[in-house]
Amino acid sequence: MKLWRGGVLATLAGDSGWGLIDDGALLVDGGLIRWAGAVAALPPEAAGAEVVELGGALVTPGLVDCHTHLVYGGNRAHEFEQRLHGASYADIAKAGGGIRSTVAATRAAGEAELLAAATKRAQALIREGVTTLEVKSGYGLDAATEARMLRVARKLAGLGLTVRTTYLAAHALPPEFADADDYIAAACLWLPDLYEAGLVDAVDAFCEHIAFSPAQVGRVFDAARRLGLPVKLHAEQLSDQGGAQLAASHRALSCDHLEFLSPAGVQAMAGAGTVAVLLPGAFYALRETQLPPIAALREAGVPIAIATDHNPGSSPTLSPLLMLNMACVLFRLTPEEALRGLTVNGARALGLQDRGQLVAGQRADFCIWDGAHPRELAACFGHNPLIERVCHGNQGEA
Ligand code: DI6
Ligand code: FE
Repeated sequence: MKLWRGGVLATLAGDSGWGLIDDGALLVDGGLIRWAGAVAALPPEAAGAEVVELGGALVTPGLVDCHTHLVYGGNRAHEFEQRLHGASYADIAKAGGGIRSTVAATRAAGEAELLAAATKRAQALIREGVTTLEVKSGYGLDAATEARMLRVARKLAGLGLTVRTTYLAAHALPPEFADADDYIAAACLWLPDLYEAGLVDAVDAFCEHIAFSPAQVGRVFDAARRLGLPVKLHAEQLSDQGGAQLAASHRALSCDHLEFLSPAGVQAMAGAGTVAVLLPGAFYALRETQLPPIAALREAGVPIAIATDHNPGSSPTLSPLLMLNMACVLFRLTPEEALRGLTVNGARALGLQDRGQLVAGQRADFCIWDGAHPRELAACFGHNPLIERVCHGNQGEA
């Protein structure tokens, strides 16, 4: 048993509030939090524990980045320049750039090369406190390369964090297919083998006028359901396609982006318990002006998560802390909503109920920060106050 004591705990216990405990302590046993509370109320079993003094530092749950495209070849900095010269994200995609250019680079990269690049990116996330990471496929768009991406994603767990993998073959139409329906049929056929190989935890799709229609996404979701896999959706990022309603009808874990989400979509998500994953990095980088309907999501009680959406095109950020700040400045979330979004609600968006709050029984995934109050994490940007990150009770390098 190990006892961290003498810090400010932001437990995020319950459905709202910081759950602050001044001069708090965490008792950890077997990778789980056995007890969390005030030092003054330590339970008797804490007596024999190895002690770590927190010295007044701030402790929060470990960060959960629930939406990334971390594994890929190449980069797209040239598209950044093209957009500065007036091209839109959709223009670039229609001209064969965008996702398809990363597909070409990813197909050309071997497994070792993909792993080396993804490892550096994951280490950057870890340095800012990430303890659980979701990684999507979707830059292979053929059976072999999708499998390679997912294998690489799984290997990242060796860095000392939980990795959840998501099958996103319905991301773009690959060049060898002329017909989107034919491609969707193929992508559905590849899924069972990847699932059998233990490479898939969930299934996602990109529902958009530049990607796939609700009918095509529905076929992908049916394939997921046949295997008992949960679904997620890139929904209403550039236009309202009714994707949220479709996803909710499949009891999706999350709908992500949501700038163009309609009132009917909000209601459908609320009814299905679907998490709204907001991605301020993509909103910022594409200079979007249409805000996701935050007030309506709040009013309907839809849990809000935030994530980096790390990808080489629309959100090339590796800073979850910057996302906290952007969620507040761009989307007007409160710092508490933003931190819940990057912890407990991010976990919920992955179907994980065992982490994201500093309460007894949860995994001992937490971050120790140089700070006195958790709102400081959101107020600051371009600065990393992480002192140490503990994943599953193991003290790691910060
Ligand atoms: N939306 C996104 O934010 C990423 N995929 C998607 O469907 C971006 C993918 C890319 O531009 O490479
Ligand atoms: Fe994405």
